[in-house]
Amino acid sequence: WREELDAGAVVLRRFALPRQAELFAALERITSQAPLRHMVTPGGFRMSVAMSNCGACGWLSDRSGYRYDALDPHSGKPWPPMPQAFLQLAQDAAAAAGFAGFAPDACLINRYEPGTRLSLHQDKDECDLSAPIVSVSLGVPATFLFGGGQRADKCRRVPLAHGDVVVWGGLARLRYHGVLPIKAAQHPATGSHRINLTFRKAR
Ligand code: MD5
Ligand code: FE
Repeated sequence: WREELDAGAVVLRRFALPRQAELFAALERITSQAPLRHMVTPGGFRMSVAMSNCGACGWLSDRSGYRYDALDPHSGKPWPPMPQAFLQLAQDAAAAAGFAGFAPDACLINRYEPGTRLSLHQDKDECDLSAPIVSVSLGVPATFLFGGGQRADKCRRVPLAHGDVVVWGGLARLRYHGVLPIKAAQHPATGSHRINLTFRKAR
């Protein structure tokens, strides 16, 4: 169940499954306060992934750029706090992958519908790049693209299913990555959607 993709990248198959009821209950509370929405890229394109956040700060994109902010621009209020069930899962997964003491202050919630993709990018808006990112996949499966240090490097295809958790740290932290278009499918927990939670130390 514990698979090392590369130095620093560890897949924990089905790690979140036993906690799914608490996760979905918490997710419901968060998105009722801070609804999932399609942000706009700095270039003016609507992102096909719908996003929200919880925690002390949240990731944002708009015409002025990408950044973390303590306030949800939709409500003008702080993002909902990170639920204990989220924090515990992220810390347990990080510890299982060798990153004891992970203290995420941001959780980005990504919702994919059929056809939605995430193009190749690096995650580098966080201050402390020595902290890992923990990502939790829920609902319909996806094919994850795990690239290299440069955009043109060959990508490995990693299937991610409901309950899979990946810890991206060390040398993997700055690799290019993306998600292929989500295939039409149904999952009892999410319907036609894939949900991904990413836990980050942003500040
Ligand atoms: C997802 N989300 O499946 C992914 C999971 C994002 C995003 O990419 O930015 O919202 S996080 C995957 C990740 C993070 C940091 C490093 C690496 C992958 N990596 O080295 O491949 O919705
Ligand atoms: Fe990313």
